[in-house]
Amino acid sequence: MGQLMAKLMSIFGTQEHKVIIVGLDNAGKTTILYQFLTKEVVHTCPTIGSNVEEIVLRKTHFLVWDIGGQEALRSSWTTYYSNTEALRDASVLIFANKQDMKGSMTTMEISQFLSLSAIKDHPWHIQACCALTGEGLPAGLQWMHAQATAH
Ligand SMILES: Nc1nc2c(ncn2[C@@H]2O[C@H](COP(=O)(O)OP(=O)(O)OP(=O)(O)O)[C@@H](O)[C@H]2O)c(=O)[nH]1
Ligand SMILES: [Mg+2]
Repeated sequence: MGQLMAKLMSIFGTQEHKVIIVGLDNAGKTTILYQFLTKEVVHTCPTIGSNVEEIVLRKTHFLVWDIGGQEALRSSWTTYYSNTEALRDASVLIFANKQDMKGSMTTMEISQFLSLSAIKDHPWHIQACCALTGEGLPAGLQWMHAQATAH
Protein backbone atom coordinates (compact mmCIF):
# COMPACT_ATOMS: atom_id res chain seq x y z
CA MET A 1 0.00 0.00 0.00
CA GLY A 2 2.83 2.37 0.91
CA GLN A 3 4.54 1.65 -2.38
CA LEU A 4 1.32 2.15 -4.30
CA MET A 5 0.75 5.47 -2.57
CA ALA A 6 4.32 6.51 -3.31
CA LYS A 7 3.83 5.56 -6.95
CA LEU A 8 0.54 7.44 -7.17
CA MET A 9 2.04 10.44 -5.44
CA SER A 10 4.92 10.48 -7.88
CA ILE A 11 2.49 10.25 -10.82
CA PHE A 12 0.34 13.07 -9.50
CA GLY A 13 3.31 15.06 -8.39
CA THR A 14 2.41 15.60 -4.77
CA GLN A 15 5.64 14.34 -3.30
CA GLU A 16 7.64 17.16 -1.79
CA HIS A 17 11.40 17.17 -1.48
CA LYS A 18 13.01 19.09 1.32
CA VAL A 19 15.90 21.34 0.33
CA ILE A 20 18.06 23.25 2.78
CA ILE A 21 20.35 26.02 1.55
CA VAL A 22 23.21 26.76 3.89
CA GLY A 23 26.42 28.67 3.38
CA LEU A 24 28.37 31.71 4.44
CA ASP A 25 26.51 34.97 4.94
CA ASN A 26 26.52 37.22 1.88
CA ALA A 27 27.12 34.21 -0.40
CA GLY A 28 23.92 34.89 -2.33
CA LYS A 29 21.60 32.15 -1.03
CA THR A 30 18.50 34.32 -0.82
CA THR A 31 19.27 35.88 -4.21
CA ILE A 32 19.53 32.37 -5.71
CA LEU A 33 16.22 31.29 -4.17
CA TYR A 34 14.30 34.27 -5.50
CA GLN A 35 16.05 34.16 -8.88
CA PHE A 36 14.71 30.57 -9.13
CA LEU A 37 11.22 31.77 -8.33
CA THR A 38 10.90 35.11 -10.06
CA LYS A 39 13.76 35.08 -12.63
CA GLU A 40 14.68 38.47 -11.21
CA VAL A 41 17.17 39.86 -8.74
CA VAL A 42 15.33 40.83 -5.59
CA HIS A 43 16.71 43.24 -3.04
CA THR A 44 17.85 41.19 -0.06
CA CYS A 45 18.76 41.88 3.53
CA PRO A 46 20.85 39.47 5.59
CA THR A 47 18.51 36.63 6.51
CA ILE A 48 17.73 36.35 10.21
CA GLY A 49 16.02 32.99 10.58
CA SER A 50 14.89 31.59 7.24
CA ASN A 51 12.84 32.00 4.08
CA VAL A 52 10.82 29.09 2.79
CA GLU A 53 9.42 28.79 -0.72
CA GLU A 54 8.10 26.06 -2.97
CA ILE A 55 9.76 25.47 -6.33
CA VAL A 56 8.00 23.18 -8.79
CA LEU A 57 9.80 21.70 -11.77
CA ARG A 58 7.97 19.26 -14.03
CA LYS A 59 5.59 18.15 -11.25
CA THR A 60 8.42 17.70 -8.76
CA HIS A 61 7.90 19.87 -5.72
CA PHE A 62 10.80 21.20 -3.70
CA LEU A 63 10.23 22.91 -0.38
CA VAL A 64 13.27 25.11 -0.14
CA TRP A 65 14.54 26.50 3.16
CA ASP A 66 17.03 29.34 2.82
CA ILE A 67 18.78 29.83 6.14
CA GLY A 68 20.70 32.85 7.39
CA GLY A 69 24.46 32.30 7.21
CA GLN A 70 25.75 34.77 9.78
CA GLU A 71 28.11 33.20 12.27
CA ALA A 72 25.79 33.66 15.25
CA LEU A 73 23.02 31.84 13.37
CA ARG A 74 25.01 28.79 12.28
CA SER A 75 24.34 26.81 15.46
CA SER A 76 20.63 26.95 14.55
CA TRP A 77 21.19 25.19 11.20
CA THR A 78 20.81 21.79 12.85
CA THR A 79 17.23 22.56 13.85
CA TYR A 80 16.38 22.62 10.14
CA TYR A 81 17.80 19.12 9.68
CA SER A 82 14.75 17.53 11.31
CA ASN A 83 13.51 14.29 9.76
CA THR A 84 17.13 13.33 9.46
CA GLU A 85 16.03 9.82 8.52
CA ALA A 86 15.07 11.23 5.12
CA LEU A 87 18.22 13.39 4.96
CA ARG A 88 20.36 10.29 5.25
CA ASP A 89 19.79 9.97 1.51
CA ALA A 90 20.51 13.62 0.86
CA SER A 91 22.18 14.82 -2.30
CA VAL A 92 24.56 17.75 -2.05
CA LEU A 93 24.58 20.56 -4.60
CA ILE A 94 27.24 23.22 -4.20
CA PHE A 95 26.65 26.50 -5.99
CA ALA A 96 29.88 28.34 -6.78
CA ASN A 97 28.10 31.69 -6.91
CA LYS A 98 29.36 35.16 -7.90
CA GLN A 99 31.26 33.85 -10.89
CA ASP A 100 30.87 37.35 -12.38
CA MET A 101 33.26 38.73 -9.77
CA LYS A 102 36.88 39.09 -10.66
CA GLY A 103 38.99 36.64 -8.70
CA SER A 104 36.13 34.28 -7.78
CA MET A 105 37.29 30.71 -7.28
CA THR A 106 36.55 28.24 -10.05
CA THR A 107 34.57 25.08 -9.39
CA MET A 108 37.81 23.12 -9.65
CA GLU A 109 39.52 25.27 -7.02
CA ILE A 110 36.52 25.04 -4.68
CA SER A 111 36.30 21.26 -5.13
CA GLN A 112 39.93 20.93 -4.13
CA PHE A 113 39.65 23.43 -1.28
CA LEU A 114 36.62 21.64 0.21
CA SER A 115 37.95 18.15 -0.63
CA LEU A 116 34.68 17.35 -2.34
CA SER A 117 36.05 14.16 -3.84
CA ALA A 118 36.18 12.79 -0.28
CA ILE A 119 32.37 12.76 -0.19
CA LYS A 120 31.58 9.13 -0.93
CA ASP A 121 28.31 8.59 0.92
CA HIS A 122 26.19 11.22 -0.84
CA PRO A 123 25.81 12.17 -4.49
CA TRP A 124 27.27 15.65 -4.93
CA HIS A 125 27.68 18.17 -7.68
CA ILE A 126 29.29 21.59 -7.94
CA GLN A 127 27.71 24.17 -10.22
CA ALA A 128 29.18 27.52 -11.22
CA CYS A 129 26.58 30.28 -11.20
CA CYS A 130 25.78 33.95 -11.04
CA ALA A 131 22.59 34.71 -9.15
CA LEU A 132 22.40 38.20 -10.65
CA THR A 133 21.97 36.92 -14.21
CA GLY A 134 20.62 33.49 -13.29
CA GLU A 135 23.37 31.80 -15.28
CA GLY A 136 24.03 28.28 -14.02
CA LEU A 137 20.90 28.11 -11.87
CA PRO A 138 18.75 26.06 -14.30
CA ALA A 139 21.56 23.52 -14.62
CA GLY A 140 21.72 23.22 -10.81
CA LEU A 141 17.97 22.81 -10.60
CA GLN A 142 18.09 20.14 -13.32
CA TRP A 143 20.62 18.19 -11.28
CA MET A 144 18.41 18.50 -8.18
CA HIS A 145 15.44 17.29 -10.20
CA ALA A 146 17.39 14.32 -11.57
CA GLN A 147 18.44 13.36 -8.05
CA ALA A 148 14.92 13.71 -6.67
CA THR A 149 13.34 11.62 -9.40
CA ALA A 150 16.03 8.94 -9.43
CA HIS A 151 14.86 7.54 -6.04
N1 LIG B 1 28.21 40.17 -7.98
C1 LIG B 1 27.32 39.31 -7.49
N2 LIG B 1 26.61 39.63 -6.40
C2 LIG B 1 25.72 38.72 -5.94
C3 LIG B 1 25.51 37.48 -6.56
N3 LIG B 1 24.58 36.80 -5.86
C4 LIG B 1 24.23 37.60 -4.84
N4 LIG B 1 24.91 38.77 -4.87
C5 LIG B 1 24.80 39.90 -3.92
O1 LIG B 1 25.36 39.49 -2.69
C6 LIG B 1 24.67 40.15 -1.61
C7 LIG B 1 24.22 39.13 -0.59
O2 LIG B 1 23.22 38.29 -1.16
P1 LIG B 1 22.18 37.47 -0.28
O3 LIG B 1 21.39 36.64 -1.23
O4 LIG B 1 21.41 38.37 0.63
O5 LIG B 1 23.17 36.57 0.58
P2 LIG B 1 22.82 35.42 1.63
O6 LIG B 1 23.72 34.26 1.35
O7 LIG B 1 21.35 35.13 1.61
O8 LIG B 1 23.23 36.08 3.03
P3 LIG B 1 22.67 35.72 4.50
O9 LIG B 1 21.18 35.78 4.45
O10 LIG B 1 23.24 36.78 5.43
O11 LIG B 1 23.19 34.36 4.86
C8 LIG B 1 23.53 40.94 -2.25
O12 LIG B 1 23.95 42.27 -2.39
C9 LIG B 1 23.36 40.28 -3.61
O13 LIG B 1 22.83 41.16 -4.60
C10 LIG B 1 26.27 37.18 -7.73
O14 LIG B 1 26.17 36.10 -8.36
N5 LIG B 1 27.16 38.12 -8.15
MG1 LIG C 1 19.88 35.32 2.98
